[in-house]
Amino acid sequence: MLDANELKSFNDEHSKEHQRNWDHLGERLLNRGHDTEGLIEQICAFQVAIPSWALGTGGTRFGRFPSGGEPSNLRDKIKDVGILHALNKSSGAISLHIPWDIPEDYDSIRELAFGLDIKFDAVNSNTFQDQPNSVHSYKFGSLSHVDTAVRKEAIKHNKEVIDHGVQLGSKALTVWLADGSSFPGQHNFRDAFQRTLESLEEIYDHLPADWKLLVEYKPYEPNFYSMVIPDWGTSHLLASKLGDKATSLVDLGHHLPNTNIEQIVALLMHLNKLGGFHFNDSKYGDDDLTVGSIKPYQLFLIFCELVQGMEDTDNPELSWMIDASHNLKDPMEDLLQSVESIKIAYARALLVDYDSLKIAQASNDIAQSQRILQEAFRTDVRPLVMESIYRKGGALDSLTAYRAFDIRNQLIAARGIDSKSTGL
Ligand code: AFD
Ligand code: MN
Ligand code: MN
Repeated sequence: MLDANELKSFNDEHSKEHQRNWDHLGERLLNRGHDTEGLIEQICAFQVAIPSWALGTGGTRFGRFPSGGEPSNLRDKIKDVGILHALNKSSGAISLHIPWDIPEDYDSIRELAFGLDIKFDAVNSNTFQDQPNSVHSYKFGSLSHVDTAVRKEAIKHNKEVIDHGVQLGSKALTVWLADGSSFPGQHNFRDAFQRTLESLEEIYDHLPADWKLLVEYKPYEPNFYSMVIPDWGTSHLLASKLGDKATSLVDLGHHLPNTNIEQIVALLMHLNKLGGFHFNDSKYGDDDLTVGSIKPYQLFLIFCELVQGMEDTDNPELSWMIDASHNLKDPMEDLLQSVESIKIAYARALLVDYDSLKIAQASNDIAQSQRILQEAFRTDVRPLVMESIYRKGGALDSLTAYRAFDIRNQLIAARGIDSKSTGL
């Protein structure tokens, strides 16, 4: 779907303008003392995994309006990520959700992915839905359920997810629990927590030596009174009790409004306990909107903490992933925009003069501290990000290229207008 010659002529058409922009920015950055080649290398290396469930149109509980040509099986999902990655050279990983993405044949799935330069990121378990032939129901919880048999079923599922991941070369299991209560009195908080910990211990014991367990948290939804893992404190508590392989996962949409997420990121990294990241954006809750579309300054501040934490803590390597749901836009376009926003925020955070910031902080020079951050944030780094993608062979402006190559219509022609993705 993406012919190399076509991509080349697309880039040729756009290269003059890009070169002008990049010359201008490159010179400014050099004058400010930045190592532009080093920056390009860091930005090139930054890869963000695409979740298999974000390739189809998402829905709200009121309806779903698919855009056609959605990937209805794992092979097609990998191919879609291949298209994104060919365009932006930044999406070289896919995150699978089991049982939606159980591979029929590991070898051929691995071969397909590696041929497209795609790795397998964290695998995700699903104990928030009942599957067609399941004996037990997760209606009242999974790892925290009052009934041992249900907990056993959920534990077994998580172990199976790990086994699938091992076959594909994944290195992490992400657990997000829908468990909780919707009415006061429904749950005994302490017992629910204890049962969850014990269930997670069994799953933890099944992890291969080089694997991580990522514990995600969320304050509400689908339960509206209490969630068993509502916040980073609970996630961190569980991860600490479980052991070194367990860490917390921050999903940007899983906080109550106005939470200072950058501070959470800083502290988790300080404790070497931040394991992964789910990017999206939101105005009110778990809105799952395009990254950077609502609160780009917050995203930048989060990246400032990430960049500093990666530099001066022993926090383990992070799993970067987008976790979004695209109800209105073409999911592929949305993902291209999300990845671009992430790279822009990262590039801006790399421009911050952290040494000067520390000096300003030490003398309580607040105005100067703010100026240092905003100097970086207000720099238009798009030519820098584009240059890094261009050098790796990607498209100069991935969204324009996606439209120029008419990829959605090609997908519709190949798969049909009614082809629906599995997932939410
Ligand atoms: C949830 C969480 C979690 C989960 C996903 C399911 O963000 O990452 O795996 O949606 O699709 O809201
Ligand atoms: Mn998530
Ligand atoms: Mn979510």
